[in-house]
Amino acid sequence: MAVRKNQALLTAEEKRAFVGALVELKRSGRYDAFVTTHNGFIMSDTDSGDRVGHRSPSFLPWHRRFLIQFERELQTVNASVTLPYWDWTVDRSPTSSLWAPDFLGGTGRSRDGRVTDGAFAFSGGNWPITVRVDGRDFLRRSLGTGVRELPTRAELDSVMAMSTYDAPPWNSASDGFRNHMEGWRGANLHNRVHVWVGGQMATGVSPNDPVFWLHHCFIDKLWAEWQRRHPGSGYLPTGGTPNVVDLREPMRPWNDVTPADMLDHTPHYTYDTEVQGARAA
Ligand code: CU1
Ligand code: CU1
Repeated sequence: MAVRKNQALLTAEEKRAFVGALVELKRSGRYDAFVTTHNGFIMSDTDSGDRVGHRSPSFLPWHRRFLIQFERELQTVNASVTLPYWDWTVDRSPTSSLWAPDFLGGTGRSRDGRVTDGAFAFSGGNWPITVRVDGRDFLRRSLGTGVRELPTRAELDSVMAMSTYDAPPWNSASDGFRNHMEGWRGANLHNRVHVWVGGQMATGVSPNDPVFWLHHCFIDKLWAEWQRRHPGSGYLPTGGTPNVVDLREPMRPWNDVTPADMLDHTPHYTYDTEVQGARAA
């Protein structure tokens, strides 16, 4: 069973394997297909029309499925690789080991935001930005510039305590766990992390930055923790709701996946903090 680990606890060899698999997917063209898909949903998801990936209840199951598919692609390159997660309530500095040259590389230079160290630096030739929203073909970051501070543990805890999954109008104005986690309301959790990283991460082509996967892996882990803490609080809405994906409706772009299919992550992977066999005990 694949176990997803905290990125801060990866060995040097695990970091090398993860980075190597990313670079190989990029070389093959399979990586950029994920960037294209993500940007397509960012462009089409609106508060008043059809919404699947963002500003809607299916934000969490949609990204869970997206990550599973990406993780499977990584595993075709190296079967030992799993997605690591970035707990930004703990590793909250531009000098965290996450941003070291042996892992994701650091912030961009001040002139143009270009990342200049690590495997994803433009000069290395491994990471041209081909799916882009402007003419710049290099990975950009400006850690801690667009917003100074990452969300805190206390801010996260207050959202984890919310017992209702989602609520009308099922968009970025909703009350409830999903919208507070996504960040349109309250302290701004998920969205703020995208802005804190800056560069492509602050746009629809955010998966161009490999940290996208580590950020969303943590969001996914938090959803799993929330589910365990609120066992009586299921996915909403359960049916008959225009423009959003109800519990048993298929989620684009997958014709055969519903939110209900994504509620249990454990057939696909577990997290390092989850006790193995706890369900059977
Ligand atoms: Cu997204
Ligand atoms: Cu995101």
